[in-house]
Amino acid sequence: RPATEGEQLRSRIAAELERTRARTALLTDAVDDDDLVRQHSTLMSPLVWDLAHVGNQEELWLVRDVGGREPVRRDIDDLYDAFKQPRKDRPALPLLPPAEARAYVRTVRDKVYDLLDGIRFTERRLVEDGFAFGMIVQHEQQHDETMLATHQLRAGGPVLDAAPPPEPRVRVGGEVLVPAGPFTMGTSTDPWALDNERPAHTVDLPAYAIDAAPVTNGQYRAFIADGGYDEPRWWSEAGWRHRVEAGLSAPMHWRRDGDGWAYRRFGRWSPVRDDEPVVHVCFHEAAAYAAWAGKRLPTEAEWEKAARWDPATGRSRRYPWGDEDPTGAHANLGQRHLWPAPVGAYPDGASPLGVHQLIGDVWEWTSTPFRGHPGFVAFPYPEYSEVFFGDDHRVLRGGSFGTDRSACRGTFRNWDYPIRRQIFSGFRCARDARPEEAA
Ligand code: AVJ
Ligand code: FE
Repeated sequence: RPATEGEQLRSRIAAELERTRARTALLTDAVDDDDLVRQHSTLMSPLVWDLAHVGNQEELWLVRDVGGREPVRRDIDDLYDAFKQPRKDRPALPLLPPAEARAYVRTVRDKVYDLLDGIRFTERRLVEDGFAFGMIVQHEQQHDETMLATHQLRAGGPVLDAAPPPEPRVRVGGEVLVPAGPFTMGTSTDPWALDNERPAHTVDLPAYAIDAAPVTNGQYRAFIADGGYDEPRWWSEAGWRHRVEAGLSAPMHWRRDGDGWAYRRFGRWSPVRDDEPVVHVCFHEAAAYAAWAGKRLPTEAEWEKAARWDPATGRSRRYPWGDEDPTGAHANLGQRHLWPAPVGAYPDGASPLGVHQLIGDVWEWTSTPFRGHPGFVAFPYPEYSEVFFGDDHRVLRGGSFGTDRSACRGTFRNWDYPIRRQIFSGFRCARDARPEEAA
């Protein structure tokens, strides 16, 4: 008897859960217990908090809600509630020590496999609840990226390794003109799309130009060298205030090195390479660069149209290259490499209009505050995204070298405060089309 659709989904879910836990193990086994419980930056949790939080979320959402089973550890719910415990206070909590945290996540996972086994022949249920498993995979992968950012902030020698990203295969530069017209933004059909990506809706945009590639270190260095950090006119009022208060003068993790610059990546210093996308800049730095360059940041809708709209069919694709899941040939995702790839390294990942490296490498700041799409319905709970809607957060798109493919799509939306730059954030620029271009 061939495997039914439900059985195929079940084994796909099991494989994703396993692949994800292997990444979590890599990130938490790379350091010793002292390092796991230490706070490497007040912006971040101790790694051992992320580990047990991942297990606690899995217990709440799958073991208790979907499975209707007895709690494993109801007594620790508050400790691992991200809303009750601000990051800066987490190291002082009576957290599970590393060995107990590892045992806890294993116990929860065993129950989840048991649960998954038990719904083998109830396909409708598995399809309906499949989203809950997908959400747990994406949640753990998002924390893995956060843990990777913690590793980047950690003092001391290198403990993570990966092959360097591929070299450029084509020359990419300049801008791409996107013609005026409607496109479909968001999705109502992608099975693992989170609530904030839904529903699909039509957005009509005027013509605009968008950079064919993310802004590179070389371009960003020119902004620094031109005194960009000392010119209030390039900065918004809030941006300039932050620039002064925080003493910003270059991307995070950079330092002067003779005539040039070096950056620190996961415990190793190396010279800044001009053809790589700039990373570790905040929204205010990105917006200031764009103003200096005579441009602006793209809106979220402009980013998504450039990434998904297929001029031949008028359809929106799941990814710039089509509907197929990303492979290593399409994009720099999933911690396969530990920094952004040089511009031109992923010709197979370009959009039909010729926009490159939209997916992977660096999260790209947009000018859009984080809000629900028209018709938004919070699911499964308002705490995933709805409570963050408003003017405080800006949307970032496209995923970074540290984002797993399960948590990255043409519709996937990330958000953060405009001053944050410990995340793997970069940007590209856009501008309104000139009248002769629009015609
Ligand atoms: C979508 C990355 C902003 O880390 O705050 C993790 C993801 N939500 N646990 C975050 C998330 C709950 C979220 N971001
Ligand atoms: Fe979380």
